[in-house]
Amino acid sequence: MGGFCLPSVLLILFTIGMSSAHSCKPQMLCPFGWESWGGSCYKLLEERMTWQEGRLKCQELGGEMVAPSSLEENNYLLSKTSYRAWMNCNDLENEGQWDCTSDNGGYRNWKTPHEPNGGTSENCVELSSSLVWGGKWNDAPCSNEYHIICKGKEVVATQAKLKQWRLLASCLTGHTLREIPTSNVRVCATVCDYDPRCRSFNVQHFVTGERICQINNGTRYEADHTQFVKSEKPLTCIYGER
Ligand code: MMA
Ligand code: CA
Repeated sequence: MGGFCLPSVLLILFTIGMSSAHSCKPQMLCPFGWESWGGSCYKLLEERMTWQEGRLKCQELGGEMVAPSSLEENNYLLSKTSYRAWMNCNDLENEGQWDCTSDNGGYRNWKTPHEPNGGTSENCVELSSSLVWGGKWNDAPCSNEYHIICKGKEVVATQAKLKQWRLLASCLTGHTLREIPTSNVRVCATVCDYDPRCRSFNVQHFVTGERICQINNGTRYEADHTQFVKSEKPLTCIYGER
């Protein structure tokens, strides 16, 4: 794993000067279209489907239908849908014995005292954020069509090759698609590589030492010239384009 251990002494010195701690950790990212939370990646599918269809679809996408392992994760899932979503738990094999994903760790969040109550006609578990259900679990017929949330692992970002980028001491304003905290330019270039919408990026340095990476949906050539702002001394902005 290459991560962000930089190859030459010069670059190491440069990086120590510029940032610090993160220079040797592999940079982990969620694939485009997946949201990062708690070290994993999550994706709400657009269509509603049955429990079995959802489980299959998540596997096709390289993940698993989610079964939360904590109240925090349960509540994070609620932020992804205001409808009802299938959880990766069922008692299809042994009635009353709920089997969830291995990473669920035995966490349960039933709407007590009534659920689960469906016997052999309700063998799959839903999470509902409605007022009635309050983000708790219910057993329901697996053929119902609900939202599906897939969970996947973060992937090791392949290092962006900075040689492919022209770096300028400026910032492109008014074209930001999203912002992420970052440690350095290479990380920002990598994030740009992973987002098909990204055409250029800015790394902004604040006096507090904080840096943010801005992913832009255009380059300085499409921008109004007033939107391409030269950095003042000391350097506060680095712009990158391919
Ligand atoms: C519905 C269905 C069940 C649930 C009950 C609770 C009528 O059935 O969602 O799974 O247990 O409501 O009243
Ligand atoms: Ca039920």
